[in-house]
Amino acid sequence: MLRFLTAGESHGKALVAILEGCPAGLAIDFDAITEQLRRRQTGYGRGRRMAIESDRAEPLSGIRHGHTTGGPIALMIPNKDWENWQRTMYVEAEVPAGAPGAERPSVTRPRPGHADLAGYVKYGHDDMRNVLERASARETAARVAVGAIARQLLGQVGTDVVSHVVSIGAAVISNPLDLRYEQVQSIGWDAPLHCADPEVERRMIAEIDNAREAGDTMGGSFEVIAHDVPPGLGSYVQWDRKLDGRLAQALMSIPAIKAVAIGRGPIVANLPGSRVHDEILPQAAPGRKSPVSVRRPTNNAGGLEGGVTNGEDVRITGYMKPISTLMKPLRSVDLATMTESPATIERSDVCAVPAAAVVGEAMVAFVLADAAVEKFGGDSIDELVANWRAFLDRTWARFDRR
Ligand code: EPS
Repeated sequence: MLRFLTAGESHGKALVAILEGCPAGLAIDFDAITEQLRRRQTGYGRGRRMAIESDRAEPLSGIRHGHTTGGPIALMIPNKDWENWQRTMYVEAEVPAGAPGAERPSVTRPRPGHADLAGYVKYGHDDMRNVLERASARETAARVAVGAIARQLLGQVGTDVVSHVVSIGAAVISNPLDLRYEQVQSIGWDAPLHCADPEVERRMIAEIDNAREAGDTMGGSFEVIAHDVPPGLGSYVQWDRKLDGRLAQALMSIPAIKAVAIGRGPIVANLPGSRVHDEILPQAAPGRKSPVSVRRPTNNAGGLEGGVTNGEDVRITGYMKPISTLMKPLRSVDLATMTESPATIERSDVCAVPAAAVVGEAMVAFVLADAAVEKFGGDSIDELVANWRAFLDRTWARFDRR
């Protein structure tokens, strides 16, 4: 079983992640982790914080001579902005002598849509900074570092994970399922919103610009595609083993994600079965990488049937609400005085959908890597890969009856 925890506040000293259960002997590409962190920081619509940070994960344990040991992998991502926040975020009882940064007042005016009010009630904090610092999406940097390792594990069984931005506000790619993995994979990393259609991307940029000018924010949606996923991951035999449920939970846990769709998503509720289910046809000639030697003309199921991967691409969409920090704030209540007052303004982003897509990739990679470890087992990566190959060979042989 793979599992991970994160720790850290948005303006604390650092973010930390501990990943446990990674098989021994996996070669770790550190530059690839940095590259994923860099991708999370980009995208049109981000705020000034991203100009301060240049995220890097420092490995603290579980890796020796470039390979995993099988022990817990601890990663630390220092917050460069800590320099400017020490007088507000110090951990000691009293402000340490010479601590740099400004001393900021307590946060008492909750932002509608943020965790501020719920956290105030739940944990009994008067200063909602204690809530927002941990509820902040800054935490997703730690997830991306973990996901970058999960991705490297998945690479050992031939799986790749990519994503693209499907919509920002009213600017939408009309039929995202028509886009093949190869098209999404070839979107330039310099595309401002990582959208597959430059014309739609231009309209997305206009949506963000309009929101910024109005002191407002904008949400959207992104699709994650996992390609060459081993068939047989997850199981239909028990509710908590269904991979669609596990993926949905993982994506839904990303801050601001309010809905998740698999394959064609909610539209299937409006269509007859004949237009939803992906027919199963004989394959003219074997030769695909997948050992499931049949042809599926469509993939409305998003690669999952019965909560099990079926050899098609796994396709899952996350829907993100607009960021809850508005420069033209919504009405709120100052909880220190119980008077009506505009919500707090914190430095923030106008739109972070492209970043959420990268986080979505990381979460999907983590869940698939966990399911691969579960299916193929092994305490070392060699054992896992040998078991995967044996399963592929056995499956191939069962389809090879022509
Ligand atoms: C950040 C995500 C957002 C940013 C944050 C960095 O977090 P939140 O969910 O709290 O809005 O606003 O940056 C700041 C808090 C800041 O000081 O600008 C991220 O993804 O790293």
